[in-house]
Amino acid sequence: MDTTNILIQILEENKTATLTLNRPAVLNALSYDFLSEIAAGLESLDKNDLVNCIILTGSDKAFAAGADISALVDQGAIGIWKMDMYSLWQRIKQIKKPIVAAVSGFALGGGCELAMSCDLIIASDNAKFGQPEIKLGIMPGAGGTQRLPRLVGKHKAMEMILTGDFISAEEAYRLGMINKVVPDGMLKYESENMAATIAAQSTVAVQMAKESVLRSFSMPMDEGLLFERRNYMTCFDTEEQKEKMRKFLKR
Ligand code: CO8
Repeated sequence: MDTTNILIQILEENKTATLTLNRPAVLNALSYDFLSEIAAGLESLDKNDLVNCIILTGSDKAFAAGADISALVDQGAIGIWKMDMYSLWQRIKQIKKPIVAAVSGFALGGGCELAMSCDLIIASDNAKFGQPEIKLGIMPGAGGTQRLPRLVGKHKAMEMILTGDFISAEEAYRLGMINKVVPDGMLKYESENMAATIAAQSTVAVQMAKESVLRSFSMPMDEGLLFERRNYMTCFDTEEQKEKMRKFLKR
């Protein structure tokens, strides 16, 4: 499937798909239409039985350099509200299959928030993460003030959000913001490897586990434990559970 600004490639043998952001003239800046395409592309892969895990990536120079500033500069609060980018972010948040962000170059503002909306992040050693909105007289608006502190802790999140300074992939790794830093040139291989490993597991168990982990960020512990228990039980209604456990016992 090729659309204007995204490219989708499915690797059937691995049950993975790569959605590539392809708006290079503006470093994948996230306009409303572009983010709509991304949400629709991810939803189409979420419904596709050939795919168990999705890779979201950009170009060598930029994963995404943030919201499209040219569409924001003359907006007022009501204009931003009417634009309703939030419904698009919500759609991305509701994708059931795991998404691996493969980040090269800039992941800034809304681009950093998009990477953080994914379930795992692998970055090439040239990647730079940042929330530079403060330098534009605004602040993060797509989860940056909520997701970043949970990943890197309050003080480092404050520093990134209040100074707008970028951090390197190495630092993002050290802070626990990302899963892996890989040499430039190995990003595709490493992210496909990670996605294929996940995609080879039971589809139901993977999606139940993703849902349960995400609930840990929005539920009190007792409710989260109950939610986990229900999803855990659901796994016992799958063929994979029977096969994998029997195979283990026969080995
Ligand atoms: N919006 C629009 N155009 C952009 C953006 C952007 N965010 N980023 C880069 N571009 C354009 C440039 O204007 C330039 O266009 P042109 O060639 O026509 O002049 C082209 O991309 C290449 O960029 P540069 O020439 O600037 O490339 P450099 O290598 O010199 O610099 C940088 C790269 C450092 C990434 C620089 O482009 C930059 O600072 N970009 C802006 C980063 C930024 O401030 N991001 C935050 C935006 S605000 C935001 O994200 C709010 C999020 C709210 C949530 C909801 C959103 C979806």
